[in-house]
Amino acid sequence: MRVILNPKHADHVPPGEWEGGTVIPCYEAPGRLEVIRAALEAAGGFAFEEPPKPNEECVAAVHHAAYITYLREASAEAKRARDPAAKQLWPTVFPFGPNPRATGTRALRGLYCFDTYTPILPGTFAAALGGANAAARAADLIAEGAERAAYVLTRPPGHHAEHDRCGGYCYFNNAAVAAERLSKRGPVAVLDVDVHHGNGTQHIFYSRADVLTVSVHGDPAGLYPFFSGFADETGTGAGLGANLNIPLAPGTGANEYRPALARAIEAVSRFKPAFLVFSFGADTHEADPIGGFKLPTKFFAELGAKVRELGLPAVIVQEGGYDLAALGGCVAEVLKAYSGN
Ligand code: Q9C
Ligand code: ZN
Repeated sequence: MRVILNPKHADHVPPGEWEGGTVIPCYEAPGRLEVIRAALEAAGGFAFEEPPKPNEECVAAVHHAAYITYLREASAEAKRARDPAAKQLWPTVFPFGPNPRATGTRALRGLYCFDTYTPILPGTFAAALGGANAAARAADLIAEGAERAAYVLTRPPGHHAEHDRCGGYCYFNNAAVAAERLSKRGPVAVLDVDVHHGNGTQHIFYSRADVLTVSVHGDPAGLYPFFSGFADETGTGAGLGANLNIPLAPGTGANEYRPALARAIEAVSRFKPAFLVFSFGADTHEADPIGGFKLPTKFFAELGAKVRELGLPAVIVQEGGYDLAALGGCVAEVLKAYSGN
């Protein structure tokens, strides 16, 4: 299987995340990508390549132009700063309402971000764009029929990033970039199995009839992102009925996960898509420090095999997964099963 690797991922190294009055260590770190890469190299059968040179066109297709400009300029501002504290841009004020009058940097930080886990750093724009470009490249390989499946190995992740807001460690929505590109050639289903609801992907396609979004995740009543991912969110306008959320209880293990996955796969299959975007997060693993689910590593082979049964050409995009000891194995199991070995 071809692996499209984000060459700029290590430009973005979060110093921590702001939680309850202090900065705590951030699990979304460059080591995540390194352990996945090592596991795939050890497994064999994977060919690594980088996307062509940076291009913003693919993100402009799914994100607000002013948001893209903000991320580019805020990263540049952080890069220019001399004071170490000014090299991390954190939101402090969140403008609300139908017409928020946000113009200055302070207000924009909160206008274009919905939480305090997602700082903008000197290399954030380049790293996020590298991931989006990797997703676009993978989508093009699938759209042209050059491959039946391609894996996007990237961080920061993408599925929490909305049309005009970053959040949940995500800046550009890589899965949405791939889905948008594929949707030019036929209907697309996005299946998101990260333990957190893929609110950004849902948000971007919420009124679209030609892109089905399905997410299986921890009940947002008790798990991040808290404000999105409930079962009654089913789409709007032309997209009504083209969004499915399957929230599951904390502590979900393989026995509870299996029927939910079957329901998600059945919904994808009924939609009769031409392409699949598989947003894969390994933070459902029993050892994950922030997920709260109890899936063992061997379940990930079953997961890959079930998704493979759909028989769809697929872009597989890396989302979360934070236990460095388990992460590589989970990805290798899913991808090996998806390729049929
Ligand atoms: N102290 C993804 O998995 N922080 N994002 C949770 C933990 C936010 C997760 C609080 C979690 C975001 C892509
Ligand atoms: Zn997650």
